[in-house]
Amino acid sequence: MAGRVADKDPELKVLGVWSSPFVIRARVALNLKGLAYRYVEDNLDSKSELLLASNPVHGKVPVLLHDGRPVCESRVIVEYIDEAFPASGPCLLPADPYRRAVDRFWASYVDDKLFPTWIPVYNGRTSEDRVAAARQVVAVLEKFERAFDECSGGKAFFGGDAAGLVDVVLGGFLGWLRASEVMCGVRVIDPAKTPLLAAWADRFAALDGVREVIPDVQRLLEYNKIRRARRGLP
Ligand SMILES: N[C@@H](CCC(=O)N[C@@H](CS)C(=O)NCC(=O)O)C(=O)O
Repeated sequence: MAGRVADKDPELKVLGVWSSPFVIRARVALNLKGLAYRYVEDNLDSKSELLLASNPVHGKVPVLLHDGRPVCESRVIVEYIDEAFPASGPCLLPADPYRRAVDRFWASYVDDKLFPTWIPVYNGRTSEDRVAAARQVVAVLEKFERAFDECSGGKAFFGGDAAGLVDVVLGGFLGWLRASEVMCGVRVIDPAKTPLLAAWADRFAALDGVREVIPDVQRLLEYNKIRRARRGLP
């Protein structure tokens, strides 16, 4: 990460783009912790100087600026927010080291498995490729169905009574998972196959602080059409 970036603005600032599931994680974490921040929409076709200076390694959003100091990578940001503001809102990570390890395992499984499995839904060349990918996404979500059972202990969220790391990390994708159903005609979050996860998705998406930042499905569909057209994809 870069050093201090000139920034006289509020204590907490998020550089993002509205459609990014990774950015949504950072925003949801801040919202759930009840922390005020300024959200700055960047442009990935013409990245701001601030973004490039703040994340010179990857040049990606989200970046959290805390008193001008950048924190990069969404899962790092979520954990940072929890550690830097222990007195604000609920804890996103459990106190017990074993439970933390389990939560981190599932959070990294979202990025290591769910995201790459989903990508061809977004940018697959043919509709057959996209449908096949959507079916594989369902299979990955079946793993999260079992994870929910393990992590939630029969409560409302992966984090138990309140949303935690896995809720935030997986929940950042809810907009795109819902849009995928329209994009491919495949029921991705299928109450018949993953009933616990389907109920969780509705519950999580309805939370204050989450509802406001999960993008509208129609807007995501339009965005996907535009990005595909730019790449010459049907
Ligand atoms: N591993 C990163 C992924 C972030 C990411 O891929 N962000 C995308 C937007 S969804 C981005 O900034 N892309 C710009 C680029 O690749 O140049 C994280 O968790 O923050």
